[in-house]
Amino acid sequence: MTKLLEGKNIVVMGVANERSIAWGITKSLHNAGANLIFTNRQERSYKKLVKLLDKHEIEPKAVVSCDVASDESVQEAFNEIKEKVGVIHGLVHSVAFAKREELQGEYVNTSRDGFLLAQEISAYSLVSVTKAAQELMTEGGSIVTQTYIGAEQVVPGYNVMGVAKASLEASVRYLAEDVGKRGIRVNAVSAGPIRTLSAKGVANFNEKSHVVEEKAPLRRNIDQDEVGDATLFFLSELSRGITGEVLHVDAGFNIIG
Ligand code: NDP
Ligand code: N5H
Repeated sequence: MTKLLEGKNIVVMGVANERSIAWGITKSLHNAGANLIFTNRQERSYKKLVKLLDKHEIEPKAVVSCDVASDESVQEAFNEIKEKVGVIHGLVHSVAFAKREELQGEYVNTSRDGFLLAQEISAYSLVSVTKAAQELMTEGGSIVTQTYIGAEQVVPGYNVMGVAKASLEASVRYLAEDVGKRGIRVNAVSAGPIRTLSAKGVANFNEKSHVVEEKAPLRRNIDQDEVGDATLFFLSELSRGITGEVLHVDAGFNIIG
C-alpha cells in the first residue's frame, strides 16, 4: 500500500528540540513517506534539529533559516525552498512567541509592544508564510497551524497569547477562503497542554495540565505524537473536503463545561 504522503514535499516550521510539537509532527510525516523541508530561527534550534534528524535517520530535502519577524527572511526562505525543491504540497506552521512577563497576571496590563509582538509572531506569520508558500503550491496543498483553547475561552495567564490565537484562528478562515480557489486548504489543530520549551518557565502550566487529567473525557493529557497524527490527517487526502477548520486534539477537554 502506498503511504499517505509518499512523494509529497512538506515544509515544517518550528522544531526547537525533541519536545517540540513540530518534532511530533515530523515523525508522523516521515512515517507517512513525506519529503521534509525545515525552517528555524535560532542557531541552537538548527543544531538540535540536525542531531535529531541524524538520530532518527531522516534525510531532509533542505533546512533553511527563517525569522517570521522579517518579510525579507520569509521571502528568502521560500526562494531557497523553491530553488532546492520546486513544488511543495504542505506547510506546517508551529511558531508562536509572547514576552514571558505578559503570560501572567492580568490581561489588562498587556503593553502595546507586547500585544503587537505576540500578534506579529503568532498570527501575522501565518499570513506571510501562506502568501509565500502558495506560490510553490502549484499542484494544490494543505497548510496546518497550531492553536490553543485560550483563543475561544479565557484561560487565566494565557492573556495576550489567547488574543493572538483568536486572531490566528480567524486568519485560518480568511486564508482558507482566499487560497481555496487554488486547491489549497488551511486548517488548525487545537492541542491540549504539552510540556515543551515554550511552555517551560511560564506560570500556570502544571495547573492547566492537572485540570485536563481530572476533567477531560479521556482523563489524561495528550502528546506530541497525537498532534502529529492529526496534522498528518490535515496534510493528507483523507481530509480533502475540510478547510478553515479548528480540530481539538485535547482528550475531549473542550466539550466539558
Ligand atoms: P517550542 O518551543 O518547541 O516551539 C516554538 C517554536 O517557535 C520554536 O521552534 C521557535 O523557533 C519558533 N519561533 C518563535 N519565534 C520565531 C520567529 N520569530 N521566527 C521563526 N520561528 C520562531 O514550543 P511548542 O512546540 O509548544 O509550540 C509550537 C506551537 O504549538 C505554538 O504555536 C504554540 O502556541 C502551539 N501550542 C502549544 C501548546 C503546548 O501546550 N505546548 C498547546 C497548544 C498550542 P526557535 O527555537 O528557532 O526560536
Ligand atoms: C495557560 C497556559 C500557560 C501560560 C501561558 C503560556 C503560553 C505560551 C506560549 C508562548 C509561545 C510562550 C513563549 O513565547 C515563551 C517565551 O516568552 C520564552 N521562551 C523562549 O524564548 C523559548 C526559548 C523559545 C523556543 O520559545 C519560543 N516560543 O520561541 C498555556 C499552556 C497550558 C499551553 C501552552 C504552552 C500553549 C501554547 O500556545 O504554547
